[in-house]
Order: sequence, then C-alpha cells, then structure tokens
Amino acid sequence: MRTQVAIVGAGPAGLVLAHLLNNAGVESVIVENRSRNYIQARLRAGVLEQGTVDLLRSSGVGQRLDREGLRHDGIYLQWPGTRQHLDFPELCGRSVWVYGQTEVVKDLVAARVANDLPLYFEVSDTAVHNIETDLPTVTFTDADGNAQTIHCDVIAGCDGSHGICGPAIPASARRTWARDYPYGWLGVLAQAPPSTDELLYAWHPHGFAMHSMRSPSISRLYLQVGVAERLQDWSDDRIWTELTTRLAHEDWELTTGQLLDKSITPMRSFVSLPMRYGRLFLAGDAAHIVPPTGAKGLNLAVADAKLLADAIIGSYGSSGASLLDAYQETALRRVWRCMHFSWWMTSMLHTDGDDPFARELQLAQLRYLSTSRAAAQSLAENYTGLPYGW
Ligand code: RFL
Ligand code: PHB
Repeated sequence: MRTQVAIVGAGPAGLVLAHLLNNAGVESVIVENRSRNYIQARLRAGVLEQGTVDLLRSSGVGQRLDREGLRHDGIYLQWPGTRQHLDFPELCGRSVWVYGQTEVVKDLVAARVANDLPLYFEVSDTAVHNIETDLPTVTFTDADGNAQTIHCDVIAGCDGSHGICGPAIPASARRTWARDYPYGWLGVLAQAPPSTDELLYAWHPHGFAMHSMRSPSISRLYLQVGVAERLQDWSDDRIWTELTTRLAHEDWELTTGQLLDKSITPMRSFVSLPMRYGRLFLAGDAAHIVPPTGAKGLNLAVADAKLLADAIIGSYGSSGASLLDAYQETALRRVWRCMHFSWWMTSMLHTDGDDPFARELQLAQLRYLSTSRAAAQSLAENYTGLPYGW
C-alpha cells in the first residue's frame, strides 16, 4: 500500500500524530503490534498538562475529556508533620487534568475507527527499510498472517521504549544518555473513592508514596519499592498498611478498598539521539523516557507528536523541509527541560539508602517550596507544562 506517513505504534504519540495529520488532510497508516483491547486497558499515566488538554480539545477529541476529566488546580506536597498545597492557577495561571492515558487512547482510536482510517492491530514482524532514501518502506505481517508493505514519504517511529524504530538507526550514528534509579513504583488501582481532593506526593522515611485517582470512585496509589522487589511479596494488606503509614497526616484517613490492579514499574531517565535519521522520525518514548514523578511521559509524547505533525504538514506546503530539519532541535528543548524536572522531583521525594545528608537536603528543598513563592512557581510552571513553542 501507499500512504504519506507510515506510523509505527498506536500509543499517545502515534495516535495524536495520525489525528493531527488527518485534520490537515495528510494520509497515514498506523501499525500496532498489540490488540485494540490491550492498548485500551494498559494502565499508565494519569495527568494531562494544560497544553495537552487544549490540543485534544482544539483538534476535536475533547468531548469525553470535558465531561469526565477532573480539573485539578494544584497538588499537595507532604513530609512528616506538613501537608502543603500548591495552588497552580494562582502561581502560574494554568491547571492540569486527571484523565487516564487509557481514556485518551480510547478517544483517539474511536475517532480513527469512526472515520474508517487505516489502523492495523495485532501486527507482527514490523520492520523499516530504506530510511536513508526518499523511498522508505515499512513491512509487517497483518493479523490474518498476510505480508504487507507500506510505501511512504516519512516513517514516524512512535513505538515506545521497546520498539524497533530507534534500533533501526545504525549504532554508529546513535548516542544515548541514561540514568537508572535504584527503586521503582509499585502501583495499584483501588475501588475506593479518593481520600484527597488533589494529587498528593509524600516524602516519608520508608520511601515515597503518592495518592492519585482516576474517577470519583477509583483511586490510583503508588509506593516506592526497591528495584529487586517482587509483586508476590506484596499482599493487599501489606500494600494498604504501607500506604496508610507513608501517607498518614493529622485528622486525615486513607479510604481503602478492593485492589483492581497491581504492578511494579522500574524508573529510568533516558534520551536516545538522533530523533531523525533520513526519512525516519522518532517521537515519544521511542526517543526518551522519564521517571513518572513529574507526570511528564505522556505529555512529552503528545508535544513531540504535535511538533512532528506541524513539520510534516509544513513539508507538503509552503514551508518545505525547514520544520522537519528543525524537529530534533526544537523537540529537545522541551525533552531536556522535562528530563531535568522529572529527575529533580524524583530525587527530592524518593529515599535512597540511609544517607542522612541527602535526607536533610530533601527536607530543606520541600520546606523551601512551601515558603518561597519563587520556588513554588517554578514547580507549578513545569508541572502544568511549558506552553508549546517554548
Ligand atoms: P507507548 O504508549 O509505549 O506506545 C508505543 C506503542 O507502540 C507499540 N509497538 C509496536 N507497534 C508495532 N510494531 C512494533 N514493533 C511495536 N513495538 C511497540 C506498542 O504496543 C505501543 O502501543 O509510547 P508513546 O506513544 O510514546 O507514549 C508514551 C507514554 O505511554 C509514556 O511516556 C507514559 O505512559 C509513561 N508512563 C507513565 N507516565 C506518567 O506520566 N505517569 C505514569 O504513571 C506512568 N506510568 C508509564 C507508566 C510507562 C510505562 N511503560 C512504558 C512500561 C507505566 C508503565 C508501565
Ligand atoms: C497517575 O495518576 O497515574 C499519576 C499521577 C501523577 C504522577 C504519576 C502518575 O506523577
């Protein structure tokens, strides 16, 4: 088959890119190796920046987000004895929305299917070819076992951190930057009304804990655990006891409930360049990963997709190749800002061994955030997301 843009991966990056291209009349084909049910159920991020929400709305997929998304005007930072609220609209004029990544994916897939646009699920053997030429192709085996070839102008590698597009760039042309953390997050989804009106990030001598939510009846909670921890060693009772201890605050109670899902995610900061090699462009987790503490992974994937969509649309119009040529440099400004913010939030909130010096620095930083408007403002503008074009 022939299309203008072949997109590998139907995560937020690939789906947003395809949606924006379609709005501008640019054709694309998406190939995804998982099933529709799988990608619509995979539990991941939960916080949308103001810019992500504005983009989804203005591009025509914001109706359910408007109905069901929960606007949040701040977060709580907590450490023993103190629960500090940061008021985002007051600090920086912006907010965030709690609306699960699964919901964003469902809305974008529904829009694509409703318009009868090509989206192949359950493909295998995806490979990219001739990326250094003007005639790149993507080959794959479709769900019925038929070998397929897509001829295109541009390949968008939106296939996440375990995809095939990044590794298709010759190793001699690649450079990576990485930081692995000696801990991960044990995440649970609970049938329990949220016990807090805002997301709560808590420093505790036992390790970080956080209280988030998905709806008025479903809570999402996380515990810092060691990298080697195994899920089978965490009974539901042990999880609730530890959450209750780490999130404890005077005159406040954590509502417990049935656990609907449990998982452990390792934490990593990672950048792999180039984001462009010939006619192959990488977007989202395919090029960079952040630890979840700053709630940036999904938003960064959407920001890349927006930038790449504008560049590809421009390449068919009067601006020619200039935006495509600028893509990596423009994207990287936001990527490294988010790398720093996510690393900083992570380092401030997670305990790392029993280092008393590190612990006092973390508490000094938290106290500073609660007393200095300048410090709080910096957190607020990064958390709610810098405007596009920044
Ligand atoms: P995605 O969402 O991983 O989508 C990539 C898609 O590509 C498909 N794919 C292929 N398709 C065809 N052929 C191949 N060879 C393919 N290889 C892969 C995959 O099946 C998938 O559908 O990347 P994208 O679009 O860049 O979006 C990025 C976000 O998903 C990611 O940054 C965040 O979800 C990160 N993240 C979290 N971020 C937060 O802000 N808060 C969180 O709580 C949070 N939890 C998480 C996370 C990421 C996780 N991963 C990647 C393991 C929890 C997990 C488990
Ligand atoms: C979530 O709701 O899953 C969530 C929220 C904020 C984060 C990370 C995850 O920083």
